[in-house]
Amino acid sequence: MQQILLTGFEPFAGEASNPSWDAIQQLDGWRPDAETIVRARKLPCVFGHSLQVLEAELSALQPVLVIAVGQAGGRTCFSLEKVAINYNDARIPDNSGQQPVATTTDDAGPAAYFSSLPLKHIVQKARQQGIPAEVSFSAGTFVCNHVFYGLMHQVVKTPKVRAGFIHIPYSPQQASRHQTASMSLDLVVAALKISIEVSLLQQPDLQLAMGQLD
Ligand code: PCA
Repeated sequence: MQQILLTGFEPFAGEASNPSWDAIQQLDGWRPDAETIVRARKLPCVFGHSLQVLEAELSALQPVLVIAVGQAGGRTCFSLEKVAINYNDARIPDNSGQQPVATTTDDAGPAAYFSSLPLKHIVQKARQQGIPAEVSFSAGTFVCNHVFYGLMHQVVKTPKVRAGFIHIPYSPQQASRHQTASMSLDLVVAALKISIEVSLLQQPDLQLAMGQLD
């Protein structure tokens, strides 16, 4: 049985919940096909420790596909991240009180990595099923980008393993306090299923224009 690793985060920034964890929990044990099972794991919203937990799960599960998920309140869409940067600059403290400013995740690593998920194909499929989705070109400089960079730095050694990061909007409950965009848990779960199914096809990404002007 081959395994897929999904990660989500604990709540941060004073929120009571993190829909990235609520959503992936619903997919723990899901079998997208007869040979494959999904495992959902929670990461601490802490620089450094989040990567230690992730690396332990990667070596325990030896997954064929890894999708890390986090919340980006204010996003209007299910956001497929393209780029992980080797740069930490925390506007708020993480859950352990650390607030790195202008540091690297790996001193010897390259400036950036690209996701190896078929981002445009996933966006197209999600839109066809009525789910707002986009390619995003910045995962920020907080713990999500840090985990995305650390993940890509690990899997670069195993090119057959596809990996990437997805940011999701506020839940409707959160958005009612922030008066901004939201996405229901059901839609997030449906979009994650699409992301897994399309990634398992092992095809090159679609050649569609999905860039940004600025
Ligand atoms: N979002 C934060 C970290 C944890 C999460 O869910 C981020 O975007 O960096």
